[in-house]
Amino acid sequence: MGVIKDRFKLKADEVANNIKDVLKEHGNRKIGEVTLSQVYQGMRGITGLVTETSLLDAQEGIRFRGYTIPELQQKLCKAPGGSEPLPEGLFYLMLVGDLPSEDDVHHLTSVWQRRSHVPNHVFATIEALPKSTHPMTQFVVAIMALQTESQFSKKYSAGLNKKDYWEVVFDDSMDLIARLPRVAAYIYRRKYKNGEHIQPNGLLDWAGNFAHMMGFEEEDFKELMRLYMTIHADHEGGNVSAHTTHLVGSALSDPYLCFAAGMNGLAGPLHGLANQEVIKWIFEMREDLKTDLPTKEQIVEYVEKTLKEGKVVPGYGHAVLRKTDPRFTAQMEFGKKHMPDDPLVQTVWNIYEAVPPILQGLGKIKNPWPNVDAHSGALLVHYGMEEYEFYTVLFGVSRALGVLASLCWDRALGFPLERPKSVTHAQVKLWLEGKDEIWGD
Ligand code: NMX
Ligand code: MLT
Repeated sequence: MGVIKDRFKLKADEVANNIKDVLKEHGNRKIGEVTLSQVYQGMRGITGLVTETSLLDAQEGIRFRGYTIPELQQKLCKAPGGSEPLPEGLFYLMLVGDLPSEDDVHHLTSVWQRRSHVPNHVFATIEALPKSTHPMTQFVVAIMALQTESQFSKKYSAGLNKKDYWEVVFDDSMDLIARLPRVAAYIYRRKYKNGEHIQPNGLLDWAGNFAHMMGFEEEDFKELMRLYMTIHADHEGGNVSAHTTHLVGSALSDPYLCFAAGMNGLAGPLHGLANQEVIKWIFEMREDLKTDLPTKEQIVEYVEKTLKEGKVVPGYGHAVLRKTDPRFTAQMEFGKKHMPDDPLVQTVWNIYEAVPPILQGLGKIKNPWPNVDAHSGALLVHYGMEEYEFYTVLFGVSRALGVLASLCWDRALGFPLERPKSVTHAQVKLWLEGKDEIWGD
């Protein structure tokens, strides 16, 4: 691990020095104004975070260190005979800032294999939960049980110099990423496959081995996992799971605590849980209409019914994006290549034609286009993974790559405790009446 750690530190020191210079010269420059609506409505459009790993453009979608998803699919190293990127490569790119060589990617695969041991008490903790417990709850509980392994927590208690925080956060992050597929696969096999667990295969890459431990040996499913783990990894810093991980990290909570917190956010239906909601909604539509391939007219009617019931159409809309999510498109391309005739996948494509004009017609939705969650479930079902309550755990394993790479940057850049100002509505009214000042120090 030494080489990658050294390269990371070199890069981070360079950026940290540059930040010092920039703040010295430009620290008082204004970067925008904040309106009352923004304060009341989810802080949309307020720039308040620095996140190195990726950047979102509302029209174009995500770029990881400047690279779009199609560029990553072209440039990142693949598994032998495969055509999807290995997520190890994306992690290296997010962490170090440069494209990795094949050796770098293989090095990360073997480091994560070596660090993947999960202590027995973690499995015992999972076993203590009723089997009916939602997989995301089991996942978070398991991450918390793993926290006994945190080096940061131990070294901090023993007395750790501030300048060394980054290094132990780095080590914890690597250990945690290495262990997550085993934990997630254990939850899957426990809940859905009679507890018949599958041992890791030390010859496989991180995502390939994850597929194997869940019980999916088809090479195409392993390719899907490599793509899935790559495209769900990061979405700049303001999304709920990334922001939560970062916020909790600012209190110097160790990476296990931070990541578990982030996963609690991912488990919400407006965020990562939307992937289960999409497939559940499509299954219900098929049952309601008594067909596996509803027509566009039938889909339109069903969408209108959903909206009338005061529900959201899952998988559509986004807080920042204003076009079709390129992560949706990447999955659509995968579907066209591997399963163009699958009726469920075709239904996802028919929904893509039917939904945007309806949402647009409502006049209040800022983005009528599909997000990443609109497509993922149908691809999984094609390979036999129908247990949709598990889907957000897959999202979570992938999200670890981005939020933990970011956490390493947070500590290496010495970011302080995060503590924005809040106000009461009564205070806002006094301010509007000119009777009080609410902003400022
Ligand atoms: N179906 C129905 N109504 C919607 C939808 C949708 N898909 N998207 C937005 N709206 C409504 C929204 O509820 C709000 O209504 P109201 O004013 O009555 O409260 C109005 O449109 C304006 O919302 P926006 O400003 O366009 O969206 P916002 O930034 O508040 O929310 C989402 C973004 C993603 C939470 C929202 O689009 C949504 O609920 N989508 C469905 C859930 C989903 O797919 N989430 C996954 C996001 C990706 N991820 O993985 O995290
Ligand atoms: C994500 O991947 O985190 C989602 O698209 C939500 C977001 O970016 O806010």
